Amino acid sequence: MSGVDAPTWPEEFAARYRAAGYWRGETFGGLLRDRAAEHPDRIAIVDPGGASGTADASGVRRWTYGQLDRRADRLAAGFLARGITKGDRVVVQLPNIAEFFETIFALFRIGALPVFALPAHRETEIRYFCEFTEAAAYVIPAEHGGFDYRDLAAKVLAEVPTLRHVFVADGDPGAFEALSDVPAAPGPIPHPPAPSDLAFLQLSGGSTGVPKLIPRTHDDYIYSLRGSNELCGVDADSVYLVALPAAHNFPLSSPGSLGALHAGARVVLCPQPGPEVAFPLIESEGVTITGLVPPLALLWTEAAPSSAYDLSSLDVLLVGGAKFSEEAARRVGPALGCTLQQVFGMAEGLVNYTRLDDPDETIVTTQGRPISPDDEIRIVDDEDEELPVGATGHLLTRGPYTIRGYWRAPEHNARSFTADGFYRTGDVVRLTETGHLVVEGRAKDQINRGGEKIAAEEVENHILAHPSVHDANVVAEPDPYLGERTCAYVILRAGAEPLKPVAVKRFVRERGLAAYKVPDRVEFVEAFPQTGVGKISKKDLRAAASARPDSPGRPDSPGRPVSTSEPAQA
Ligand code: OOB
Repeated sequence: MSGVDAPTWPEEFAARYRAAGYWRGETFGGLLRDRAAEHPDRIAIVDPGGASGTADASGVRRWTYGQLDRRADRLAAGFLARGITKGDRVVVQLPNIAEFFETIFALFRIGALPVFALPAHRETEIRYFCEFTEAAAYVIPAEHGGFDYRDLAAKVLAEVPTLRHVFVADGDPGAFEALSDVPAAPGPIPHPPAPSDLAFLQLSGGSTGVPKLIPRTHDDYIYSLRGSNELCGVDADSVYLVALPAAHNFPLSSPGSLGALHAGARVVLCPQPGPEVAFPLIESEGVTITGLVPPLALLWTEAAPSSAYDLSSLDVLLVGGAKFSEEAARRVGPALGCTLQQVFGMAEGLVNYTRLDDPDETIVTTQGRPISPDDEIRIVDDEDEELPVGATGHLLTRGPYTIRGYWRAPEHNARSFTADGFYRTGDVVRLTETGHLVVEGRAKDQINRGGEKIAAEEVENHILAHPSVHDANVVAEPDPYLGERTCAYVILRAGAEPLKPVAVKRFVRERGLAAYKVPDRVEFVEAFPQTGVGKISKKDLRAAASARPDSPGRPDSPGRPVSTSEPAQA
């Protein structure tokens, strides 16, 4: 039951999953090759942003399956020519541009492992990903959203000894090498990956000081794509809009861009997820399906009735990443004229969907049921004792596309997995009589900020680094739009200079952290509430945050505090 870097499925399970036809021996490199052979001239990728290259007169780039396949081959040879080989880790931090797919398929082909960073990550996160994975290369855009990734890359390159290459996928490469300039003579791949090999490392939302890495194999992930396609009605005629950041597990695989490519469908990249950018693309490209986090689904639902754009091609809107309220869920169908599909998934594996033909009540009141008949679900109490159906408890799961352990994290694994291989999701759920799950809460120390996951401990550690801070606790407080936002309770050192909340926020930001992790609110206190045994009570801190008279989560509070001009990370 051991891989070198992470525990994997015991052989009896692997044999069962193969026999059941879940794991069919496909690889990502092979699936693109097959689709390209079947229909080389069908459009695979539409990139309306238009980096230089094969754009048509309107600036839209369209790559056929044949072109994507050849580009992936060329770049695979280029990576090999630069000494990147099977098993090497490559941190990929790209926005929603066509080169994202060229890059990851090239890496898949040679068996190098993309590490899926998000565009919002900054120096602290990227340095950690590069150091921890001993990455050989880092792939960036020159600039995106007003941020210069070349500056970030220069810093990280100077700090991480294993990092040998920075490749710039789009824009002026500056001191680095442009992906398109890497010389290459496509030829046979020396050691192509096997279907049971790792394909990439995804990031966990995390509840610990540093993010954990999630090792996914070709076999297991491709099964989740096929299963998702079937349940979401994705076939060769579908058009999937990537509205969320492309590297996140939800828009990547539920059924996402990779599900769409598996089906031979069309993937349309959306540079911004707001209605003003997405709606025109839905009309012009005939988008049939997309996925959103709840805050964006709310925005779309509000904007659609008065929109001049024709959204009638949209059949299915998937909403997940955070709890979608029943009230908001009821509004989706009437406003957008499509079927809502709730999705409750996790990068570690298990994905639940409401079915397209579920009764409306089920669709608006549950978060769906698992993809696979072999997804095992256990709902347990604090002592790991199984609870009766209908009771609310901790969700544990095991199955053909749920990992058996994080990458190079034996201590975490001992806590996050049971001895018999069930993943402790940290979610608190209940099972309905129809086998659907309802998410009731969370036991992990995490804030779910509109789908963006923030580990409280990670932010607390950064605040604690401030010389005037004695102690800090970060908790969720309700937000009418995001669902939750972050509040940091801070105790200052005796005799320290008084601080303003904004100084704490600036301090965290300047430590090079993704902007979504900077606390929304900072409150200074004299002491933290304690439990009966003298531990700090986060439960009481959360209750205090919710009960504030000016809490934005209160029904009488004024409007929405955030802008969605930047892509939200699910
Ligand atoms: C998705 O993946 P992650 O890895 O960013 O986050 C997983 C966690 C879950 O454990 C749960 O706490 C929360 O996000 N979550 C939901 C939810 N969907 C995810 N909580 C309540 N209701 C939902 N519908 O977020 C993800 C991965 C694949 C598909 C969709 C979402």
